[in-house]
Amino acid sequence: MTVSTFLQKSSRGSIETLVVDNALGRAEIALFGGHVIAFTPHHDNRQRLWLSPVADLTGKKPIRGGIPVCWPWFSDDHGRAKGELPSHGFLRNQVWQLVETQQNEDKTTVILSPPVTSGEGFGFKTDVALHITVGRELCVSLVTKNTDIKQFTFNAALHTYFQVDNVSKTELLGLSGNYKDKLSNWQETPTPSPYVFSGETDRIHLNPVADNIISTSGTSTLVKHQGHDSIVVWNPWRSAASIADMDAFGYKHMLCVETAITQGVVLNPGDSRALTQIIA
Ligand code: TA6
Repeated sequence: MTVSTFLQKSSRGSIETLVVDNALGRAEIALFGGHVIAFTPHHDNRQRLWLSPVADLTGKKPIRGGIPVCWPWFSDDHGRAKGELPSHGFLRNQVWQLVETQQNEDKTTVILSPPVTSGEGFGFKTDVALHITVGRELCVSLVTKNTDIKQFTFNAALHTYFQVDNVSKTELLGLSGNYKDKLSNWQETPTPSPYVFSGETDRIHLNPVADNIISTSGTSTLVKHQGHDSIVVWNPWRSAASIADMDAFGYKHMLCVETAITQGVVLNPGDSRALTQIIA
């Protein structure tokens, strides 16, 4: 079904999607999770996002790949025992609503919002919206507005899975300073240079630089970050074999570079915070 010339309704498995295709780029957005699953600018026709070939597309668990939206906590940092509340918050499991679309000469913007923004682990009133702009670049912006009478603290991430030909031949440019290593009990460790990959990697970089470049097989993907306090870099490597919705060698073709808030943003009543990732 056509919503506008540039926006069509489609589906993947049992999940409804919106396909944006305009003069400069094409993206596919799953309503389940408010989740961008594909982006290809027309000028080079190169897919920027990795979607697991065995992703669960039943709408029963979060989609493995694309740009998962983590909110209002990151990972298992919800103050309860691990597993008591869903990893990365409770927006990845909801069917988001289409709120608005905007079109100008070379950009299409789709605004989505989740139906439920408070629940176990986070009991505040808030408006959350995801603004997705598709053109030569993809811009994804998660806007949190405090509509409560109380202040609250939240974390969030745009947990993007980038497609790479071979992660062993990939270099990540632009990071410096220390990172916290989840694999070494959060020990602070200096960022390697060159930043290349040869094993499981799960790191929260504390120096929130504005840009990264993922350099792989003669291509460069520019990743811009705004409104963040950290950048997370993740590849499960061989432990992908124990992740149900990744095949054993899926790790070779993905690298997560995440625009994140992991140190807690305090939002006063009436205030908003945008967390933005731009992919070129
Ligand atoms: O962002 C890195 C991370 O928090 C890892 O620790 C890893 O568990 C990953 O996210 C995937 O989480 P998920 O809940 O999607 O399986």
